[in-house]
Amino acid sequence: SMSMKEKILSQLINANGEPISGQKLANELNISRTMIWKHLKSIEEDGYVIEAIKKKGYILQSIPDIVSQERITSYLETKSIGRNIAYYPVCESTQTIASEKASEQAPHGTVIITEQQTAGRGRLERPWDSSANKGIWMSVIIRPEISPQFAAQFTLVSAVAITLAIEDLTDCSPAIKWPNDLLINGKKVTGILTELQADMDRVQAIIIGIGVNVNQDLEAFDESIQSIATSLKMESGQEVNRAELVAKILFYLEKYADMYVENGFEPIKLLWESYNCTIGKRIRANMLRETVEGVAMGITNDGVLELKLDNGEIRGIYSADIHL
Ligand code: BT5
Repeated sequence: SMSMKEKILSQLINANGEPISGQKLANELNISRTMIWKHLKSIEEDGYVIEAIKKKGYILQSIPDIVSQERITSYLETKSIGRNIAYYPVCESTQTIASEKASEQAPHGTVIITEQQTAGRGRLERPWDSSANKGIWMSVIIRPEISPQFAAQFTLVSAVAITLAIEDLTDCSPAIKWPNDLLINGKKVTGILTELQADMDRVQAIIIGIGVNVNQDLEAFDESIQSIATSLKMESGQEVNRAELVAKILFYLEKYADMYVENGFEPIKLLWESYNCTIGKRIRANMLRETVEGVAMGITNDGVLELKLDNGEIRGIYSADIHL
């Protein structure tokens, strides 16, 4: 059910540019005018512009480009993923909040999303640049009934879902770089961080961290990554509605996560291959303990990258940083 603030906001939106008086809001919602005023202040803090006209009331002048629960829900077409959203104007890392919520039994499909992270992270605790109001920084908790060995595949499933969503809503066509990057013109536009909570033979929760650079200009990125990072706006010249893109990502994520649980990786693998920019290339794979070089031959139905080394040996790579 809607909070008081949401009720006030929806009245303002439904008024379609006509003023609504504070007294009318107070009467209809059965709270004091002081409380109405406090909620209006809080709505303004979320980036809505409200004009107060003497003796007439309040008019909603503009809606912010925010990724609030209300805005995402207005675009959402899923059954379960994204039906429970926790929105934070700012936080350290959605991934950390999601881990805690997953341990506390947050339901399948819960999404943690923020405008800005102060300690966003990539794999191996590397920092993830998450500037304010310009990107999609979210973590999705899913609880598929699968054994833990299949969890890493959700990185590839998510990569496909995000690619399709970006293609639907922009002129950009990203390439998937195994295992967890999306690139446009060779620069990183998206990173995925998949984490697992599991028993020996059963997944409790998979937490899919998704970072998409959407409306940044180059200067928004830390100098250290300006030569390797890009955003959808930088590539297409157009601002993208982030809430709509979030809803689209969740739509494809639900579709392909369900498909994966029912039919395995094979049907999704074809789609993954059609978007990938790794297979067939000579690459260097940096792993925790060693670095190997060779030609990427393909991925297996388990999502393992098969690398043909110079001595002819085929090596299965489970996780690595790939240099093309
Ligand atoms: C990743 O790690 O690519 C996974 C990133 C996941 C971020 C999401 S945001 C929501 C959720 N909450 C979190 O705290 N994290 C997740 P990795 O493959 O390790 O790549 C990290 C490297 O990418 C860094 O070392 C930089 O070189 C580069 N990088 C950092 N920020 C970037 C950005 N905004 N865009 C492009 N590249 C970036």
